Amino acid sequence: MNDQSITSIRPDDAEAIEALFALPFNDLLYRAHTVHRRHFDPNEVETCALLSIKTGGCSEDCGYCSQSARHEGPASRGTPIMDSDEVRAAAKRAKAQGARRLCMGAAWRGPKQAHLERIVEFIRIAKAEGLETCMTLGFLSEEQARQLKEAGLDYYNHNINTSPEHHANIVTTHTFEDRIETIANAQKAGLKVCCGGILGMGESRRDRARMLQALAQLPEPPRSVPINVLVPMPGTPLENAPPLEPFELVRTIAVARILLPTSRIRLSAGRHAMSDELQALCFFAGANSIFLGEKLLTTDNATPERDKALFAQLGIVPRPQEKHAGSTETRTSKTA
Ligand code: SAM
Ligand code: DTB
Ligand code: SF4
Repeated sequence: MNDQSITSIRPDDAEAIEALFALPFNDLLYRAHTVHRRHFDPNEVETCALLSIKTGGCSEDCGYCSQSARHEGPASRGTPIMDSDEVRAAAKRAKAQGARRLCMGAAWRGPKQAHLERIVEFIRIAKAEGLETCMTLGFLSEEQARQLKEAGLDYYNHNINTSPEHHANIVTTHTFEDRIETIANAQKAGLKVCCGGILGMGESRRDRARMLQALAQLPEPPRSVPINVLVPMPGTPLENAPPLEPFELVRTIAVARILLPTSRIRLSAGRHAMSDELQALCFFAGANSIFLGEKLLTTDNATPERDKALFAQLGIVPRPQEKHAGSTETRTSKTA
């Protein structure tokens, strides 16, 4: 195999993507790790904190989500949007724990105009603590995306979650194409996009391949790609979904690394249930970002103490935090 065929693959070649998944495990990991080293420091992992600024009571029926008002999940009833003091306290905690970015999530189909003033204030608060900012608020119009960009937002998260073919089995209140439109609106506004999906929702390997293909075929590749493993939530349609086979997670990360060579791949939800050895394999396969902090949105995360111990054992260092509030990024990696 020559150097070029190890590292490159055409995103429109569905068969070649499925063939990657089917490679012997060691061959796949070798290829993914070769790509990884070419673009990133393999011993540096980015850390992002999560904050649920508005929890539960959502109009959508996403089958995995505890925050849908249409399921009997633990957060099906909504709470009001947080106030500025709560966001400031969370931002200070995230900074003290070593997070580089604060990702703020709301259980909305999309933000109303009245919400955006609050959101703009939250962006200002997080930036003043020297954090990069990310928002995940649901669907955005082009105009809303522009307003967020003007407010200084760095990243917008909007996941495709699964393959185009499997999407309707998971959600009926919106379509896969609706999600693509919001991602395009965010990219048009100049926001960096964070977009990924969830594994373990009864999808096939072909669906996993098609999801990664769809990510690689976005107008621009997402800067950040969260790979979540379903956290089965009581009261949701997917509460009894069969668990994902762990090597399949590693394979998916490896194929994501080969298809999206310059994107940060985040080992996201579900980490608290993973062994240290499984996480180490994911880092070798190309994952180079995690959520740091006791909580994700409504569920537990791996603890910061456990993450610190794991990083020390593996010789991994966190990607450095921003130096000054509102400064441009410190680029220590070969690509951001
Ligand atoms: N409402 C907005 C939306 O759907 O885009 C933003 C918040 S939503 C909770 C953010 C993402 O969390 C979802 O797109 C999904 O990928 C992830 N997520 C939600 N529940 C999850 C679960 N039980 N397990 C894994 N990931 C989950
Ligand atoms: C992402 O891809 N995963 C995060 C973040 N983006 C918003 C959310 C994970 C949620 C896990 C389930 C919960 O805590 O409710
Ligand atoms: Fe949950 Fe977001 Fe779907 Fe609402 S739109 S049910 S918050 S994943």
